[in-house]
Amino acid sequence: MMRISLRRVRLPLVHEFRTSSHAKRFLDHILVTFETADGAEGWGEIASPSGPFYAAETVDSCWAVSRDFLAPLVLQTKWDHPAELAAAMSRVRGNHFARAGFDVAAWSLFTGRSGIPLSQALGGTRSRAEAGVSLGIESTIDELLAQVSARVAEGYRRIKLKIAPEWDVQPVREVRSAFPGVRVHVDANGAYEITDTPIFEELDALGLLMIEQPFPPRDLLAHVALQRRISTPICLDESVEEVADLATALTLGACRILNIKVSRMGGLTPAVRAHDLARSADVGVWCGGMHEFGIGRAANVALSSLPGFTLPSDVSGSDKYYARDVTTHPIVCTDGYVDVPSSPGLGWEPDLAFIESQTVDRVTVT
Ligand code: OSB
Ligand code: MG
Repeated sequence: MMRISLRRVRLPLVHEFRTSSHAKRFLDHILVTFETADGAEGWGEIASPSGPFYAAETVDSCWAVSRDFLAPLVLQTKWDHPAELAAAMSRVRGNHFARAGFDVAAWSLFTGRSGIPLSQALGGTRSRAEAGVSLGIESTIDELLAQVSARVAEGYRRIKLKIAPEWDVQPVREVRSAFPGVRVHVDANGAYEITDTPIFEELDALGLLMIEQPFPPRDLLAHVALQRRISTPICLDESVEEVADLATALTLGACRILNIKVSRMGGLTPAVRAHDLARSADVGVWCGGMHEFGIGRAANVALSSLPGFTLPSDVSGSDKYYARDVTTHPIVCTDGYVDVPSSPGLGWEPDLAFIESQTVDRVTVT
């Protein structure tokens, strides 16, 4: 490999997104480009939130770790298959978002050069991914109902509602009664404690598809205790950063569903391993998102084509987030599905001119 470029790219969100911990109006993600001496390119995306509220990383921490450790390490490593590069990068502890950008760039380069679609290289079997949508906390229940109504009309096949203390049973109950036929699940982003169990017993009666990450990431035992009390499946997100975390969670009985995020797990290589392990344990998986721009989202779509992805993924169309995306064609959701590309590589091309116009910082490592 000849050089690695990092670009910090800023896109405004079409609709403010609020979770139990923070609100955002624009996102800075880092695009990673691998360029070879013969002119081939691979693209990846580091989709870390700007602050350390979802996970420990920030955009600035990803920038420093990428520039000072990951890029030099990748430039020194000889690899043919992306799994070999992932093994070399596992010397770096944590820093999953940063590693994910490099891992996806490796898969993009590898599949583009080999002339095979990314989904096929990963073992994908579906030609389209079932799309769900994730809705943030709104100021009023009426605004939330308007959002749900718009997304259901667009065809999304599952609605996820962010919940937080003071915004849980009431809004969820209203959505359930206004849209009885719609599959709904909730995501707490770890905002509750085991003493809040009565709230989850109320939610348990509302026929939800799952309850995602009720308790803080490291508190697996609280999830075990809650799963024994309620029949709604518990889904883990933040708790599972490593494949080994999943093995622990499965042994303990801490979840019945897993949200696999390429970003949170450090790339497609570990994400596929998590899929394989969950599948062998009969735990359903779906692909979560971090509001990825088109590059990261392309990786999510390819991953969602694997056979264990039996639940709708957060692979919404570009238009749900951005007026204009970083790829030459937006990712579109039609009747609740996103087509899995059959062209080589990621399947979407980066829009270089637009990316340049949105770039707020850059560095090249050789
Ligand atoms: O927990 O799934 C989450 C976004 C930022 C931080 C955490 C989460 C999310 C989402 C985004 O739900 C879903 C998407 O990208 O469509
Ligand atoms: Mg989540």
